[in-house]
Amino acid sequence: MSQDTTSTRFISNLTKNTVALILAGGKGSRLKALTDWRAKPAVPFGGKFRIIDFPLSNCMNSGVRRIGVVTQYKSHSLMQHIQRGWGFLRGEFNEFVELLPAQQRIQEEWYKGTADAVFQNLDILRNTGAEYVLILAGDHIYKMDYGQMLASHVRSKADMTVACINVPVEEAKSFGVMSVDESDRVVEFQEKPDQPNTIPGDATQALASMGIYVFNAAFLYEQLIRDADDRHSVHDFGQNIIPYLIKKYRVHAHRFTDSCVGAADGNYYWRDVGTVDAYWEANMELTKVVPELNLYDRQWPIWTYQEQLPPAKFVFDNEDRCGLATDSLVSGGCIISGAKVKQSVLFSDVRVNSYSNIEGSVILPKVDIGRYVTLKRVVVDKGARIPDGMEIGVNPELDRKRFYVSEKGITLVTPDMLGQSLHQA
Ligand code: ADQ
Ligand code: ADP
Repeated sequence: MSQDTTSTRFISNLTKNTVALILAGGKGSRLKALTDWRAKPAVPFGGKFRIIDFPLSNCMNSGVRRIGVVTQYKSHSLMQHIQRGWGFLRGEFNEFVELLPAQQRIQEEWYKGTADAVFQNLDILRNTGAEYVLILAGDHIYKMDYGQMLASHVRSKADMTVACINVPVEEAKSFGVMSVDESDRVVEFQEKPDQPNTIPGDATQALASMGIYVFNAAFLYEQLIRDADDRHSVHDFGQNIIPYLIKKYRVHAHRFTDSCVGAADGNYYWRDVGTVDAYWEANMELTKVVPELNLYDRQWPIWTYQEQLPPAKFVFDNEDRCGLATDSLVSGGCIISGAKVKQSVLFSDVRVNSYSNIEGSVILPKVDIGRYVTLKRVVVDKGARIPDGMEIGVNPELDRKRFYVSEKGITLVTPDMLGQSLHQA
């Protein structure tokens, strides 16, 4: 009997039979000091989230509720966030978010490449009995219905499916780039090529892998065991596994345009906020009247851990200067007193004091901004105390001596750079 492969029942059976692994252990250094003390997936984003909340929420909203998070470098705050915020799933219903730190289960080494990170958790994956394995990166911001990708994987009878998106050819060098035939079967794959293949008929675009993979579980296990024995492999999906598989097996492309949630006006939002500039821009974009990324969609909520905090407060100071914020996101626990905040994102528990002016800035949690402070196009890391009278983003020469200034002129300020050694429990 043929099945209706678009029906909700069909898709919910697939998502139930899937285990997701979120890879959150890469080193990542382009975010500079923002990743000195935390893994990139733990970097705060959008006023109250951390980056990993996006793939985790996508899993929840798609109905994939067995999730492992593979951690390695600087994982303390990542693990803490997941334990505090994502512990509500019920084991009895076969739902979980589990942390999988490198623990030398199979060999006496840390995770080498991405494929090795999965291989070293093979026994755990097998024990789930899942039919499909969904592999995700922990460091991208997007809303995607993985159920649609699973359905397209099954419809095309693929062994492996790779999610893909069109990117401008000049950006394609930092991705896996593929070519497909008329049935969207992957026929060529190059990891971070110097000269990326372009899309037939459009020399400005290339088809990039999003680092999101669906595998038939038994097939994945077989391939990981084979790859583990290969001395020439660096055990990476993009560099080794996919190029090997496309020659012998059915590897299909799934287009993000078919599973992106809430795409507005042809904008399919998917961001790697891998640099300070990209991080600042993506946060700033949220302050627009109608941002591309809709965080207010009740059909696709982004879940996170949040502390119990009082509402944000805006006060006239005792000399009657009003505290105000416009075109800004202001989280719980913030107090803006006699200061002006414009086009900025304030995470929880930020204080801004009298005579200060904050513009185009991203202020992470628990930052204290003194009086007569000016911040323009600044990212301030968690827990920093900006002393009275300090001006940042006004004199780039001076800023370069004390802080990190990006290519596009965004200044990153951390407690370390201010000589404040913070050690929060
Ligand atoms: P990269 O973005 O370079 O390319 P990579 O560094 O392999 O990706 O990291 C992918 C994910 O795995 C990240 O979330 C990272 O934190 C995690 N990770 C990396 N090494 C790990 C390890 N040893 N243990 C645990 N987790 C680890 C990949 C693909 C490209 C694709 C882009 C899309 O290789 O083909 O185009 O993602 O961004
Ligand atoms: P989060 O990632 O939760 O925002 P922090 O930015 O405060 O947390 O830092 C992550 C981890 O690094 C925490 O365990 C914190 O105690 C530690 N840490 C941060 N800054 C310093 C520092 N200057 N010296 C020592 N440890 C630090």
